[in-house]
Amino acid sequence: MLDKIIKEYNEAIYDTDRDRALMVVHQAVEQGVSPEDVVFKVVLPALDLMVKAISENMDANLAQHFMTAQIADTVTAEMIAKFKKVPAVVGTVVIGTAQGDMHSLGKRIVIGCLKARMIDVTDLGVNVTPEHFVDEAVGRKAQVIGISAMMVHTARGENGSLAVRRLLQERGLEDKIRIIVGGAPFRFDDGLYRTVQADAWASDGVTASKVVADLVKEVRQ
Ligand code: B12
Repeated sequence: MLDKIIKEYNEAIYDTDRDRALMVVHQAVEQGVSPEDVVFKVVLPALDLMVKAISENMDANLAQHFMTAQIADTVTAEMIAKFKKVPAVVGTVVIGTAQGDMHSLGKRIVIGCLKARMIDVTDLGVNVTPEHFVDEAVGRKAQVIGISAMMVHTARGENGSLAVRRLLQERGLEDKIRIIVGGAPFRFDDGLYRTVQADAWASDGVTASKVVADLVKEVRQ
C-alpha cells in the first residue's frame, strides 16, 4: 500500500498539485498509514528525489522544486501534531537574505526543507542587517544563522556573513552560534563560504537540513 501512496504523492508534487498531494496523505492516514510513515517514508524521500531531479538531470523545474518544499512543510506540520511521540526539535535557526538582497525564493525552499526535518526556523525576510541576524539569533536562542545571498556583491560584501562573523566575535558568541550561507554565488565557488568566514554552506534545502543538524550538534557539544 505504501508504494502506491509514494507513487501518487510523487505524481501530485511533480504536477505541483498541492490539493491532490494533501488528499493522498489524508487518505493514507485514514487507511491506517501512521503519520510517522507519511513524513519519513513519503514526504522526506520525495524532497530528496526532487533535489536529485534538479541537480542531476534537470528533469524538474523551479515551480516543482518550490511546491515540493512548501507541501512538505505543510504536511509535516500537520503530521507531527498526530505523532504518537512528538519528536524533539533538532535545533533552532534564524534565516534571512543578506542586506541589499531581495531574492527570496531559494530561502523559502530552504525553510520548507528545514521545517520538514523538525528544525525550528524563523524567517527574518529579505534585506536583513547583520545586527538583526545576531539580535534575533540571541533572542530566539538559535544555534544557527542562515544567510541567503543571490548576488556576488551581497555574498562577498561587507554587510553579509563577514559582518555577522565580526558581531559574533565582538559579542563573544562564536561558540554558541554557527553561520551557514547559501545562494547561487556559493554554488559557483564552493570555497567562497570560507572567504566570507561562514562555518558551512549548502547547495540546496535538503543538504542544508543535514548540514544544519550537524552544526547544531557541534554547538551543543
Ligand atoms: C528570480 C530572480 C529575481 C527576482 C527575485 C524574486 C524573489 N522573490 O526572489 C527579481 C526579479 C525580483 C530579481 C531582482 C534582481 N535580480 Co535577480 N535573479 C533571479 C533569478 C532569475 C533566479 C533566482 C532564484 O530564485 N533561483 C531559484 C532558487 C530556488 O535558487 P537559489 O536562490 O539558488 O536557492 C537554492 C540554493 O542556492 C540554496 N540556498 C538559497 N539560499 C540559501 C540560504 C542558505 C542558508 C542555504 C544553506 C542554502 C540556500 O537552496 C535553494 C534551494 O535549492 C537569478 C538567476 C539565477 N539563475 O540564479 C537572478 C539573479 C540572481 N539576479 C540578478 C540581479 C542582478 C538582479 C537585480 C539587481 C536586477 C536589477 N537590475 O534590478 C535585482 C536585484 C534586486 C535586489 N536588490 O536584490 C543576478 C545577480 C548577478 C550577480 N552575479 O550578482 C542574477 C544571477 C541574474 C543574472 N544572471 O544576472 N531577481
